[in-house]
Amino acid sequence: MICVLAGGVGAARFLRGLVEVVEPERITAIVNTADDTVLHGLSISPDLDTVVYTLSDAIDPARGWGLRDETWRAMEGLARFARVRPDGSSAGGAWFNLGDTDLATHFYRTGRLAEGARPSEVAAEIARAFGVGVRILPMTEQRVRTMVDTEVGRMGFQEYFVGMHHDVGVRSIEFAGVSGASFIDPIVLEAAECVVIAPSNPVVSIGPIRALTGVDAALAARRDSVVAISPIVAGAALKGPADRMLTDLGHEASVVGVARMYAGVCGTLVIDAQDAPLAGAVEREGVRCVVVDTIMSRPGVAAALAATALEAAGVRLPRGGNRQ
Ligand code: FO1
Repeated sequence: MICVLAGGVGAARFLRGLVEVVEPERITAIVNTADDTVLHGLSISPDLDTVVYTLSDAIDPARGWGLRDETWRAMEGLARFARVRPDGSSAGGAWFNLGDTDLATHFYRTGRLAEGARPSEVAAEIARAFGVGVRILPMTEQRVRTMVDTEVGRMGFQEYFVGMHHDVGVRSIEFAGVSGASFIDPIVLEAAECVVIAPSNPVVSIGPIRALTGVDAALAARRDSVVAISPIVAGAALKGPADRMLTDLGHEASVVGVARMYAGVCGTLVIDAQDAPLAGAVEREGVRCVVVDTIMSRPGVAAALAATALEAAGVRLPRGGNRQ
């Protein structure tokens, strides 16, 4: 079994490549749920949904989140209430865009959780409904929330990311509830042939998974078969605020900074060809460095990247991958 620690868009695109080189059933994705939010009473799990929608090819390719061919009638309908909403009420807010078909996923998740189903059961059901063969696990069954302390106040992750367009300085990050939460399945981290840390934000996507008790220790204990892929290319994040966030929080927004953050838990860092001159500096941080094309916008790149990551972690692949 191959274990992938995953955030949203970058991880989802990596997983789409991975299923081209190994059977989906051989993959377990452990997905960040600290970005989850509740809006309109609905439980929304953006990273889980991004992974499932991408693997089922239902994702909107331009946005990287939500469903393709989406309509927005429900959101448009909320406009009617903006005029009457009392001061101080957040009811019917339209700052977070929920497409009409995407809403069905949130209805289902919310309904099942209200019946007492575990988040992992619901995640598996949603993955099955979308025909996804990869085992998709939330990082924990408990509630953990990324809280962002910004220069304009403390807020939940989606309020920062979507509400503020991640355009405010970040002072600190807290994973509220993490000390009372348990990692979803410690056996996976022991039994996996290799663990891949997907090209996701090291602070707010991989950070919450690593903050769960035992995860860093389990990764460190098998460090040689843990490989990470840098989400930072040429000093910038391909998507989202990872570069600014790293700088704001005192890290270096470069592959060397990523290597420093991951050196204790991974034996190899995969970096993009644009960062090849920094390979030596990455290795001086104590991780082996592999240089390859990591920008997954062109066909074939994600599968080649996945094959490279697996080989770097010691997984032998038949020539041409396991799948035709
Ligand atoms: N991202 C946005 O930038 N704006 C949105 O309105 C938005 C809505 C949304 C709805 C459902 C969903 O699953 C994801 C959504 N995202 C939206 C993406 C998401 O908030 C972020 O990409 C992740 O949380 C960061 O990993």
